Amino acid sequence: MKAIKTVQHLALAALAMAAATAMAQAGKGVSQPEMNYQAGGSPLVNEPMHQSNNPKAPPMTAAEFEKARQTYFERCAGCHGVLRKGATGKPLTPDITTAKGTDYLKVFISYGSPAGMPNWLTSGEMNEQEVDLMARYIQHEPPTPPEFGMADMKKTWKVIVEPKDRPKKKLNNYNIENIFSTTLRDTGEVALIDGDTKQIINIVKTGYAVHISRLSASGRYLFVIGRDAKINMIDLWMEKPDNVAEIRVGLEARSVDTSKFKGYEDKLAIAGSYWPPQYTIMDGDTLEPKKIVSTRGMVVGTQEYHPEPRVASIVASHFKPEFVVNVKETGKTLMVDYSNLDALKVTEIGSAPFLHDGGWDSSKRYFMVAANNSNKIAAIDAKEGKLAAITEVGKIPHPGRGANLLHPKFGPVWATGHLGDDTISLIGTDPKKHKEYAFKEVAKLTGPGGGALFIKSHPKSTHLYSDAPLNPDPKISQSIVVYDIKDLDKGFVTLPVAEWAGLKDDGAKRVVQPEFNKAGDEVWFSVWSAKNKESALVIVDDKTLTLKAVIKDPRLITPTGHFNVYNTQHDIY
Ligand code: DHE
Repeated sequence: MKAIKTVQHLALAALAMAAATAMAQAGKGVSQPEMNYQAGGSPLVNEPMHQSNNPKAPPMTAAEFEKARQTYFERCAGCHGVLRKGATGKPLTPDITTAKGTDYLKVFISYGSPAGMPNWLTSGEMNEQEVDLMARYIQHEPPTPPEFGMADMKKTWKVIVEPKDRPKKKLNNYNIENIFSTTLRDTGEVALIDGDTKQIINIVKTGYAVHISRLSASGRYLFVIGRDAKINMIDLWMEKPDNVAEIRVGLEARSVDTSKFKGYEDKLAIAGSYWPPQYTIMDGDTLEPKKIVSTRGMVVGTQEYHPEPRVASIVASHFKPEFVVNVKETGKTLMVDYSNLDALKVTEIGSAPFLHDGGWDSSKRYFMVAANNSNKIAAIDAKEGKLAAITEVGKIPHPGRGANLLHPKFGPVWATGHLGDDTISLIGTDPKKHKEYAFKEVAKLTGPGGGALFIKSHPKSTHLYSDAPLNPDPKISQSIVVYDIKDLDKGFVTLPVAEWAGLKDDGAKRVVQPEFNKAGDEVWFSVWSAKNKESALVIVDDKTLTLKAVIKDPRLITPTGHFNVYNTQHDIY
């Protein structure tokens, strides 16, 4: 019996190897940009978890299990999920993996698969021992990180400056609407930079690897969230803007926003977490946690249970007292009515799995959200509280918040770039005056290559900017491309932004995230190198597409995202 099983396994392993080879020959499978993006480390690597032995799985010592667990959370959890129930990667629960066996799994880990598994051995990312370790590890029960509920949150909650002790009026001379909040990814800080003088106002301590900055409706408070789910609330009215409150809402997170509907300005904040899968509504003045809601539930379409649907992007509706909460694995957008937290009403809108990032169309009625591994954009109608349409786009759309343009023929369109191909999709967003183009992919622009993450324009600009920081070719990842909105067929011009930074080191110098200033006449970019290398911010004149300024400072370590106060506050992009 055992011999038959071994023969079957070897046959399967041979098949897998053949598939992997065919894939390599066909140039398919996971591209370097996709791998760079998905295989980001998870802060859960540091959480205590317990080994439980599966008698059917090959034995592992406690030390081996711990080493494999760390590797899993550093490299695999982003795609396969914390509990290995599957996310953008396949499920890897012991019922599936023990049936396949160690030899088969080793082949998959080593050579990858056409469905998107990276080739960890042949790419040199893992050696044979590590591959063997991981093949055995995934046959054991997945260790579960702890939950994080109200009591845990309260323990981390700090009001640093009580609302009554905060300034009654703005105490500084900064033009706060033109301040930029720049993530310093690897130092656990954000840099607040005066957009007028280009001087650093303050370096504020935050959680680990802040992901985004968002503004309160009034523009006074800036909220940032770290990958470790720590939120910092910064008061821009202080003489030197700094933290006034902080809290952790989970163990891993990416999104934060605040209530924007009339009558609720600055009243509430919300944050979504990856682990535990939940969102938390907080007091907008102090971050006191008020309500925690789990997102565990059924996947759209299959209606199968998913134990860890992560909360991806969140925005505040301008039409109703609602937060728009996008849940990745279940493919659902939740319209969370915050007008009565004791009788919370949630409208659940199903679209497609792996909802990730997105932004408003120019009317701010439709939230355009990327279902990234489904290659779709879902348009959520915030006025009617329903799905307006799903549009097929290119491979792995990644808009950031996207870009809104007034197209000469198609009227208002919203644009997204792609991580997995070299195109930019334009989608019509005006069902009233341009009905025939509404929610259709009306045009595809061609860019220099895949690996694009962020795209941006501004109502006062006639340019569309797209980065490609994850493209493996440094010539592409270190520059930016610009399209003329009045003549999109002309193609793009390339700006050598990293070269303009004039950095002394040979770092990666990835150019990331275009962001306009308040006036809409200059565009800021991060030139992102490793922690021990020099980085910079480069500012381009939008009219002439020439270099306007370079900001360098030893404190600007690993700058990534940057957010202009006014544009972020008013959702201008
Ligand atoms: Fe992001 C937005 C998740 C990797 C920089 N990123 C988002 C959002 C989500 C997300 C859910 C939308 C938040 C919102 O609008 O509410 N990002 C993830 C990941 O899960 C992923 C793939 C892997 C990870 O481990 O985090 C990931 N992201 C990255 C990066 O590697 C980037 C380039 C650099 C970094 O700082 O880690 C990066 N993500 C950003 C930025 C935004 C963002 C700058 C905000 C864009 C905007 O214009 O709003």
